[in-house]
Amino acid sequence: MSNMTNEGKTIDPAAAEMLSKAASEKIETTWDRYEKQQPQCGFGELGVCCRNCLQGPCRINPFGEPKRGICGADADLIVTRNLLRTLVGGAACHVDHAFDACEQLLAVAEGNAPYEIKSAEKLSAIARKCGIPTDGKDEKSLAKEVALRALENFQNITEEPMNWISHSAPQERLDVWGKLGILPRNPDREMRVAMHQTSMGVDADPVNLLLACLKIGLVDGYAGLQIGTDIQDILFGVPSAVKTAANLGVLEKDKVNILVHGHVPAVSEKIVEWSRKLEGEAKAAGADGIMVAGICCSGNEVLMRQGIPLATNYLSQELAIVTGAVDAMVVDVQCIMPSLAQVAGCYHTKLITTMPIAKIPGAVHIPYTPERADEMGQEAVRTAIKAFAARDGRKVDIPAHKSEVWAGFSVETIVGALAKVDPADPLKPLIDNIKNGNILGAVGVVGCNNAKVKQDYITVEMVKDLLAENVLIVATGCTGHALAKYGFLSPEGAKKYAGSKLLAVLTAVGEAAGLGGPLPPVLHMGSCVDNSRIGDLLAALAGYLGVSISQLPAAASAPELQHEKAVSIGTWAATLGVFTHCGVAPQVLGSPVAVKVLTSDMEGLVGGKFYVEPDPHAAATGILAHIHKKRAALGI
Ligand code: NFS
Ligand code: SF4
Repeated sequence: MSNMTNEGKTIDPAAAEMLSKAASEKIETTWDRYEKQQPQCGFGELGVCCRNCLQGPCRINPFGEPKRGICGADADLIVTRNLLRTLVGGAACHVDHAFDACEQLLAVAEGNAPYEIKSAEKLSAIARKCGIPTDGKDEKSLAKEVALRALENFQNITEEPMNWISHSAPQERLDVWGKLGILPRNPDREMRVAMHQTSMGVDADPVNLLLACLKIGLVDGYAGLQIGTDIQDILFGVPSAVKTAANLGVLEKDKVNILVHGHVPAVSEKIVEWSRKLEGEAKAAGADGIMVAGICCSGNEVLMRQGIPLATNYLSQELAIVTGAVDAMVVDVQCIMPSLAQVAGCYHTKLITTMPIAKIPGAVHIPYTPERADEMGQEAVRTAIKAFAARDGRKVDIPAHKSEVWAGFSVETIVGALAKVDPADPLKPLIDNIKNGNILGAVGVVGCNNAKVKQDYITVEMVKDLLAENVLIVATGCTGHALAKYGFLSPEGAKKYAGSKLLAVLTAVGEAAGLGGPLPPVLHMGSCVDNSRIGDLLAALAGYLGVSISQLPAAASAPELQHEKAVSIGTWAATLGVFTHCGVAPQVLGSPVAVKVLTSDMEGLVGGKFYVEPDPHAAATGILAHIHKKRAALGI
C-alpha cells in the first residue's frame, strides 16, 4: 500500500504497531491517502488560487504570468482574502461551540437540562468579572444572568466592543486594539463582515484585509475560547490535578471500551457519567466494566475534569479502531475524520455521531440536545455494551504502550500549587524564578498533528530542546496528547527532560504542594478552547509585573498545526502580543505583503508576530533567541 515506512509516519510506537496491523488487514489510513494526494498543488500551498467567483478558478504564477486573476486581483489580494476566510472558518468553530455552551448554561439555569452547576466558585468569579452583583442571589438566577450576559455578545447591534473582550482582556491590550480599530463588536457580525469583505470586488487592500484577520483572531479568542472555557468551567467544574495514563495501551481487553472524540464536553461528560452508572449492565454482559478514553480535545476535556485517560491524538484516530478493541466511538464536532466510518466498518465498532451538524454516512446517529443529554448518554453507552458481545477476539491487538500523565493544570490549579509556597502572594515564587533565570521563560506549545509531518516529531524534539534550557512548557490540544505519550506530563519527565534549574523549581513547588516529587515539566492546560487559560495566565503575569504581554519572556508554538482553528488561535495569540511559532507554514507564502506583515510589521502594531520554522531544533533556537531578547529588554 504505502511507500513510506512506519518510522517516517510517526514516532509513536503504538501508532506504528497499529499501522502494521492496518496494512496487513488492508485498511486504508490517512497516511495512505496523503500519499495518493502527492504531489499537492503548489498554487494551493502558496495560497494563490481563488474560487471566490464563477469566472475562476484563477491562480497566480509567483514566478511569471499570470500576475492577476480575471477581475484583476493579484497574489497579495488573493492570499489575504483566503487567509481571512480561513480565519472565519476557524473562529466559527469556536464561537459556535461557545454559543452552545451559553445555551447549555441557560437551559440548566432554567431547569431544562440535566446538568449541575459544578463550580459555584467559578460562577461567582465570572459574575464578578462581568460586573454582575452576586450577593443574595441563588445559584440558578446568577447562572441565568451570566448566561444572558454572554449571549448579549451575539445580540450587540451597537458599535461598542463585545462585552466579553472588555471584561477579559487587559486594559493595555484593549487600548492597542481600539486604536487599530480591530475590537470586535459582535462575533457573528464580524464574521459576516469578513465574508462580505472577501467577496469578489469588495476589499482590494491586502493590509486592510490583514487587519481584519487580527480582528477575527480576537473574535476567536474572546467570543470562542474565553466564553467557551469560562462557561464550561461553571457547568463542568474547574480542572484540578489528576493522574492517569495516555496512549492506546489504556484500552482494556476485558472491558467495554468507549472512545469519546471531538470537542464538546457536554457530550463527553455525559458518556463518562453514564459509563459509570451502567457499569453493572456491562458486567451483566460479560465485561469487567467500562473503560472510557479520549481522542483529540474531547479527550482533553474529560482528562482535565474527570481524569479520563487519553487514547491518542488527531493523526492516529483511525488506528484506535484498528486495535479491534473499541466497542464504540462517540463523536461530536471538529477534527473527526470522515474515514472513521470505513475503518469502523471493518470491525464490530459502532461509530456514533451526536450533533445535528456532524453526521457521517455509515454511523449510528444518537442525537444530543441539552434537554435529552441523559437519553443520548444512556443510549450511546448501551450501544457500546451491546457491541462488546459482537467483538471478534481474533482481531484484538492492544499495543502495550502507555505513559503516566499528570494533568488538570487550570490557572486555578497552578496558582493553588504556588500558594503552597507563598500563600500571601502566590505569583511571587513564579515571578522570582523567572527573574533569577531558574525559569528562563515559558512557551505554550499547542495545536494539532498534520499528515505532512511525522506525527509528534517536531513537538517532541522542540520541547526537549526548550526544557533543557530551563523553559517551562504549558500545552493544550493534540500537542498535550503528544507530550503525554512520551512521558513529559509526569514527575519522571521532569527528571528526564528539565534543565537542572527548572528541575529545582519544579521539585520545590511539587514538594510544597504535597505531590512528593517534582511537577511535570509540561503543564497540560486542556483542550484548544482552553488556550484562553494560557491567555489568562499571561495576562496575570504581565499585570503583576506591570508590563505588556508582549514584553514577557514567553512564546507560543503550534509545531504541527493542521486545522483552520489553529490558524485563528495563532492569530489571536500574535494579536495578544505573543511571538507565535508555526512548524507548518500557513498557506500565505505566495504573498510578499502577507509574509512581511505577519512575520515582521505586525510586531510594531500589536507586539506579537508569526515565526515559521519546520525544523524543531532551529525552531527551539529561534524561540530561545526571542526569550533572551525579551529578558534583556526587561533587564533580567
Ligand atoms: Ni485543536 Fe482539538 Fe487536535 Fe488540532 Fe483538532 S483536536 S481543537 S484542532 S487536531 S489540536
Ligand atoms: Fe478570479 Fe477574481 Fe473571481 Fe477570484 S474573484 S475567481 S481572482 S475573477
